[in-house]
Amino acid sequence: MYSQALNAPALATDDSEAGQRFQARIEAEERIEPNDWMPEAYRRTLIRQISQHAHSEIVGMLPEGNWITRAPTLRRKAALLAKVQDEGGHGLYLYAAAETLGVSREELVEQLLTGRAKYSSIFNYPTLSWADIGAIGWLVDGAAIMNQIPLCRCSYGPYARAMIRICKEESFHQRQGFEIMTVLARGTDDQKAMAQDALNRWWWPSLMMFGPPDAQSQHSDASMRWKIKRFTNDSLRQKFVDATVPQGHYLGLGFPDPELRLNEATGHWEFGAIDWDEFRRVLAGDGPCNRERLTARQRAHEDGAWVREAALAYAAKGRNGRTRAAA
Ligand code: BYC
Repeated sequence: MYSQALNAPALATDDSEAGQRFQARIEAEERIEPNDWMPEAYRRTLIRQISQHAHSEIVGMLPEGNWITRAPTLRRKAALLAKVQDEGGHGLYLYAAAETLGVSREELVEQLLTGRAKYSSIFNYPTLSWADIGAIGWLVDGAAIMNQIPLCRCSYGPYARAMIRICKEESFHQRQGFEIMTVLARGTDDQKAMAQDALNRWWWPSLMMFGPPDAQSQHSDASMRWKIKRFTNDSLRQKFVDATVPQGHYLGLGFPDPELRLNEATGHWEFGAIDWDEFRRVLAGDGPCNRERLTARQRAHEDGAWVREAALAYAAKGRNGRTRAAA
């Protein structure tokens, strides 16, 4: 069965002289670049996070790709096609950023295809109606932006730089989703019901995107000390809820949480308990679409074998040609 094993948390303290110099650079907000000395645990943490992020972008193309042929208008089809294409691009920038840490793309792809690597839990849920495309853009990309804007200031240069472009594109994605939701929420009763149903199904999984509660987040302490992460999982989740609830109310939609209420004293929206058993089940490979997603990626990899072979043969031919010309 496809199950995602937990990686051991990294030790963030390295008392060696090099380790102390490294930490001082982090404290001084200097960017770490590929050829700089870095603790092995920092390198491994980055490979883990960046590759999981890349896999999420690639697997994230599947639920939306499912609706490209069924988009309701040509304009919607063109926008969705562009969005899914952007996600493929994000995956590629992120694999390239991970490669600067000394791991090969083949190795990372193999980890995904064999189920040894994680990707975001959110992409193991199905897209049942067109409104789901609106809800994904609004909520999933909205959550992604909240989580990823701070990554533009991540201490590792190649990751931080990749995130700048990714965040710009995510912002377009979020707006196209919110616009779809706006049109549906102002449409016929059936369309409004579709929008509400999509919000009901995507709300809780979107909150899970931020990861386990801080008390159970095994990597947060090390990642915060290294300034890979700038905010904890719970603080980003709260920021997202505070930003998103008023948007839902503006659309005239309700949230599937009877405990949701504004705390006037703190200014924060308080929300009910998240079903962490469901989160753990999805991570263990037992979400609604885990098997389908992995099978689709494995098939795409097999179907693409001839393209990789042709590209390698072409590159080798170019190299041979250049060698002959130089002789
Ligand atoms: N799903 O110690 P923690 C997108 C894992 S793409 C699955 O808090 P960390 C988009 C975590 O990996 C969205 N696994 O970890 C694309 C760890 O397991 P391992 C993806 C999760 O790393 C297309 C364990 O649980 N975004 O936006 O400090 C279309 C303990 O967690 C999840 C990114 O990848 C989850 N939700 O914090 C539309 C952003 N949460 O590795 C949109 C970059 C946790 O020990 N990543 N786990 O086996 C991050 O910011 C951080 O890695 C996380 C987790 C906040 C996700």
